[in-house]
Amino acid sequence: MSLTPAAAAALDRQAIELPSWAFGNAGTRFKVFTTPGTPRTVEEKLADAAQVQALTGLAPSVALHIPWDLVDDFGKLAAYADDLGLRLGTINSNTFQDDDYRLGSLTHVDPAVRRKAVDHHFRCIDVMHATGSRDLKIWLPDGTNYPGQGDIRGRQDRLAESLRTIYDRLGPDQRLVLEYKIFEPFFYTMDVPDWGTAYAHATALGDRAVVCLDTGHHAPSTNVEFIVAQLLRLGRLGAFDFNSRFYADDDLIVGAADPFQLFRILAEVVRGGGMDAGSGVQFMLDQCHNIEDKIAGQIRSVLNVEEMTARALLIDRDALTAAQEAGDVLGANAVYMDAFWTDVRPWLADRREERGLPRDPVAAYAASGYAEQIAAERVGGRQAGWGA
Ligand code: PSV
Ligand code: MN
Ligand code: MN
Repeated sequence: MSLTPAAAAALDRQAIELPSWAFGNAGTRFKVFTTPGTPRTVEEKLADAAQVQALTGLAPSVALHIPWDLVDDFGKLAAYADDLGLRLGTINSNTFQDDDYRLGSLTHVDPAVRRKAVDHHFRCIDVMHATGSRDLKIWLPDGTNYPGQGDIRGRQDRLAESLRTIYDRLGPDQRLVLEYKIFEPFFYTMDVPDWGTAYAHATALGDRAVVCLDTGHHAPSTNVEFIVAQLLRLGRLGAFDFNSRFYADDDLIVGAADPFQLFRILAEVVRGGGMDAGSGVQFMLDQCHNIEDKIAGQIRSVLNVEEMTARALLIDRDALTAAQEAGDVLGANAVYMDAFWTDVRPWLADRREERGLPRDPVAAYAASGYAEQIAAERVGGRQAGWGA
């Protein structure tokens, strides 16, 4: 296998942010299976994330969720992360666990509730100043369950106003990253259900408002790579929340359900300049490990992203363009599929070895004794912040 020097440099730059909540216990509404050694504190979540980074070199930063990861001194937490070889990354707001938000947060008809939700985002921005984070990620859980329940148009207008207030509070180097989701927790309308709505709000706000594409947040059979291509073309693809799904927002390990879809997405990222230096596309995982080991699950996940990125970078662009322009349908498809079918795993293992990393990070983690150590040391680990 051979990557062009530019493609190899792109792979060298790859960084995948880990979500702090992936290290806590999670589950379904039916049952949460706890794992021995589950972190009890944010610091312990960071220590677990540091294992992923130490064994893969792919995950230098960790996203926080507020208030799940609330601490008294975020400057101190950033320094602690630094000691572990990590950075604190995206700050995710949370308006989905407060009784006041039953009928909406940033879209609520009551100005006092909207104010409370805006103030929560102001607090998140304060955290960003202390942690040095660039991105404020807003996944808006607002919506309605029944036709007629709310004024769809009015909710959009109130959302635009709330987002404007939050956006204007950001520092000059900070971004507002708006995440969309087709359904859940509401089942009739969501106020930011799709990329078009997120894009419309982002463009109305300004240059530092961009869209987050969570790979689990679309209707079945949606062509996600098309959305990737379009958002990159429009300069508004700010971030990915990677995970994989068989049915809805399953939050399973990225690349587990449909590795070919992950390849197709990453092929558009490469094509659209999303792997270029300074592209501004933040790769992040948004997953829950309900039954499998969490740290090993995160290691598997970043390796899956790296593997499909390497395959996407392998696409012979000149040959592909030539075939496309010649109208050679099967030829173009063959060039594309050749890259997908190339097994890059031995090459990536060699590359890791050259960098002093284990050839097989999952096996190295299992052999490290870390899982046994935290199981013995940590008693009473809590759920992934959901109970916080
Ligand atoms: C919502 O389903 C979501 O994808 C958002 O990114 C949240 O912040 C995250 O999950 C964690 O619940
Ligand atoms: Mn998400
Ligand atoms: Mn989700």
